Amino acid sequence: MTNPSIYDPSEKKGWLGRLTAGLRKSSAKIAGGIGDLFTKRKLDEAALEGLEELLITADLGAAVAARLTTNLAKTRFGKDVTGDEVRAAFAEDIATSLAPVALPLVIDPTKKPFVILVVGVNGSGKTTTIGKLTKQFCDDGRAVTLAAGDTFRAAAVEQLQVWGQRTGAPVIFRETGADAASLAFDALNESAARSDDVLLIDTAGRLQNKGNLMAELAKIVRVIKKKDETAPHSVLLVLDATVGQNAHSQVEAFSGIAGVTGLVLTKVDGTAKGGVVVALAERFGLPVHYLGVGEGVDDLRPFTAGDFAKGLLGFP
Ligand SMILES: Nc1nc2c(ncn2[C@@H]2O[C@H](COP(=O)(O)OP(=O)(O)OP(=O)(O)O)[C@@H](O)[C@H]2O)c(=O)[nH]1
Ligand SMILES: [Mg+2]
Repeated sequence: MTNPSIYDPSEKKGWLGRLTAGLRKSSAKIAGGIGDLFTKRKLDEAALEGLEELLITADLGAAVAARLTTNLAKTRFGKDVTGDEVRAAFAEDIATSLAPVALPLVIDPTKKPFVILVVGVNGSGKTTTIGKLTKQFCDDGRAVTLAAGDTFRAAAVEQLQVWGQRTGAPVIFRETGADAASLAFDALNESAARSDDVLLIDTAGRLQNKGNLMAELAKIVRVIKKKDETAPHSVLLVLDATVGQNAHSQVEAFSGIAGVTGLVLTKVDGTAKGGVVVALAERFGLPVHYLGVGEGVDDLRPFTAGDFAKGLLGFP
C-alpha cells in the first residue's frame, strides 16, 4: 500500500501542467503585474511600493507583501532588476515560507479506521473533495467508508452516494433531518467493526458566523470522541480559494470549534486569489494538504511548496 499523498513521478508532468493551468488566473495577475512594473528599472522606493500593492491586491496579504518586498530590497535595492528576476526571487521566498506547511495527509495505519472529518462553509467543495479522496484511497487499496453527515438535504446524501457507487465505498446515511452527531457515531461503530482503513465524514456546509450550526459541529466532534478519544484523526477544513480574504475568518472559526488539523484549498483554478494560500499558511501555520484545481476526480493533488510558488509566479 502506498501513501496516497505521494504521487507517481511519471504523473508529475501532467500534474504540473494542471497545477500551472489551474493557477493561470492568479499568476496572470501577479506575474503580469510585475511585468508591467518592470521592464528593466531600478529597484527604488516607488518600485517597491508598487510591488507591495500588487501583492496585496493579489490576496497575499499585507504581512507577506511587506516581507517579500523587504527581502527583495535587501539584495537588490538601487540595482537594475528585470521582472523575471523579481518573479524568481518571490517564487524562491514563497517556496521557502510554504515548505513547513506543505505536508501530506498521512493515514495512520494503526487507526482502524483513521477518521477524517471534513468541514467548511456552504459550497466550499467538501463533498467533491471527499469523492476525490475516496478515489485516491480506494486506488491505493484502502477500505473506505463514507458517512453522509449532511443530514439536512436529501441531495447531499445522493451526491455522496454517487461517489460511493463510483468507488465501491459504502455510504452510511440517515433520513433527512436526523441528528448528524449520532449518524457520525453509528458510522464510526460500523466502520470500526469492519476494521476499515479510513472513515470520511461529510458535514453540512455552515457559515462560520452561524452559532447554532457551529455548535452542532462541536457536538459531532464530542460524540466521535466518546467512541475513540483520539478521533477525529484529521479535521480537514475545505476552503474555496475564490473567497480570498474571507478564508481567514473561516480558519479562525472552524479551528476554534472543531480543531482543524489541515487545509484543502479548492477552486484554485477559478480564481486570481490563489495568493491567499500564502497568507493563510504564514498566518496560521496549519498544514496545507491538497489543492483542488478542477471538478474532475483527478483534480485534487498534494500541495507542494516549490511547484505552487513557481505556478503562482507564472513559471512553466
Ligand atoms: N472548478 C472547481 N470546482 C470545484 C472544485 N471543488 C469543488 N468544485 C465545485 O464546487 C461546487 C460545490 O462543491 P461541493 O463539493 O458540493 O461543495 P460542498 O462544500 O459539499 O457544498 P455544501 O454541501 O452545499 O456545503 C460543485 O459544483 C463542485 O463541482 C475545484 O477544485 N475546482
Ligand atoms: Mg456537500
